[in-house]
Amino acid sequence: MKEQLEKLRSEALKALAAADMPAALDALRVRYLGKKGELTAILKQMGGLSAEERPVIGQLANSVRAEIEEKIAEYSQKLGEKALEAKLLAESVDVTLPGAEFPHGSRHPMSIVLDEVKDIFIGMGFTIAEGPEIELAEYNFTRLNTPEGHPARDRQDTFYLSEDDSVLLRTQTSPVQVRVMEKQKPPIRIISPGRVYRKDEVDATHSPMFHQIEGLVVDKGITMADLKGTLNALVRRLYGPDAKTRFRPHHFPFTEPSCEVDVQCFECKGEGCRVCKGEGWIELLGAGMVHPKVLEWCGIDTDVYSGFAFGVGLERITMRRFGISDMRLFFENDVRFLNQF
Ligand code: 2U9
Repeated sequence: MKEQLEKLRSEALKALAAADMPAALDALRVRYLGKKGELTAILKQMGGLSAEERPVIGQLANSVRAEIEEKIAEYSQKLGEKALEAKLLAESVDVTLPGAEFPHGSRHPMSIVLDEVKDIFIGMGFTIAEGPEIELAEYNFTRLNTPEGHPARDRQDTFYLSEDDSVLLRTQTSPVQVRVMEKQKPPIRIISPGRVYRKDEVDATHSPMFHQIEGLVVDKGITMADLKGTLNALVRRLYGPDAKTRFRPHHFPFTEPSCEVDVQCFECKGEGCRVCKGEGWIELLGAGMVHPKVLEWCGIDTDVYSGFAFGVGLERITMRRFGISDMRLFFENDVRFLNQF
């Protein structure tokens, strides 16, 4: 039995040393030390030993078991460390390696310009007002001095949502300002950006849904000079300190007097070219002093208060900013276009 035990020890230690994974170690534990293991099998022969031999063999068997168990513990520790190392290595991130490129998208060109315009007006003490896109004709037209029968209310220009034409998709964001004037007493300084809807064919410069930014100032002693000063500040911030403006008389039902504001053509500096169709000037926006009726209908005393308002098409100034000739690009979501911004 002594030889058997020696042989078992050396075999077991050799096999254990060759084990390359915890599972192999367990299998060897069972094979050598298990209930049906080889050591157990040898010890079953203890009965055949003499009384002197039994303690010797017993003691040897125990040392063999202890040595095998000790080796199993040592090797499973080592294998555990090796497995952890391999795991850490496999999971280690070489931070010097360039990161995985996540397509993070980009700001929509109109959002870029809208945020810029918002910053400019917030910088001048304005707040942002928003309101419903589905509006009452009362607010979209009547309260803006555009009475029933006025051509601007024609069905072919406006998306009416009710048989009696009392509900519609707003054609401008002005009803937002009317709603503000109803609730808030002057001084009022707001801009109201948002979607507006007009029955229009879709082409390079027209869409049935587009975006406007309108503005309104109501306070004591507001004059055309405040309107011109404010809009000139906007144009200089948008197009640079040497951008020139031209104010041309115009007519809107909700402002009196009214004007359209042109900016000098950047391309030809006023000489006339393809960009400005030989005009030398490019129409930018419309504006005017708020019509007294519009103020009075909101309970504002026009002996004390006056106001100016303006409206600009967001697609228009964004196309100008980025030299885009077709507004459909804004809505077609072609990533080749959008990724340029
Ligand atoms: C109130 C009173 C008056 C808003 C104004 C314009 C002139 C204007 C156009 C710009 C481009 C429409 O999208 S567009 O074609 N708008 O020219 N808008 S004055 O006047 C108001 C607004 C609110 C209470």
